[in-house]
Amino acid sequence: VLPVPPMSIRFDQAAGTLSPAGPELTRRMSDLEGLFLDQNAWRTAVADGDPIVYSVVSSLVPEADRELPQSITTIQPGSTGGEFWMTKGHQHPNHQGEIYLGISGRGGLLMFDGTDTRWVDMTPGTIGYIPPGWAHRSVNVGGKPYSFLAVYPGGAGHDYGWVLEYGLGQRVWRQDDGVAFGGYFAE
Ligand code: M6P
Ligand code: ZN
Repeated sequence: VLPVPPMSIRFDQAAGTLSPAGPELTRRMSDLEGLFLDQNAWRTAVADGDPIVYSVVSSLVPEADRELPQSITTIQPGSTGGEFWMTKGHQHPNHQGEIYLGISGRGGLLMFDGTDTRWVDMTPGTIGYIPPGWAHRSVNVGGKPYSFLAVYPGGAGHDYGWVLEYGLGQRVWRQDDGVAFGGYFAE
């Protein structure tokens, strides 16, 4: 892993880019297999153009122990089977904390420690804190793209299997007048 010098990093909100830039990630509907409750609606959305659900741009700071990498995630507005578009969500294998800062749009931070569920409304300027041991997923509950900055320990890692097995405690449903929460697993 290459060390990086002290530096400033510019975020161009209109372009959605960081400079200098590190790795970028695009997640399409097909990358979210097994995450929406309505599997048929998910399959239909994959067949119907497989849209981009979210993208992640990262700085040059490496994901290595003692480093503090950052990334900006932008979730597109939408819902599948009535469930708002969201990130895959993950647990940190070594139970390390993380912070998010809302940049634009309206979103939320769903957290689950295996027993309790927490929801933090994320608007521009909100800092959401993810304590060690809480799996986390971001959700766009608005009509425009939702962007947030994440800062996390470089050795934190991403355990996606944890979420497939244990879920996130709640699901976030689109309602005419806003947001509704429901149980995670089907009856
Ligand atoms: C944030 C951070 C990243 C994460 C990204 C997308 O930017 O938490 O570490 O990769 O969101 O979330 P996910 O990895 O769950 O798809
Ligand atoms: Zn994380």
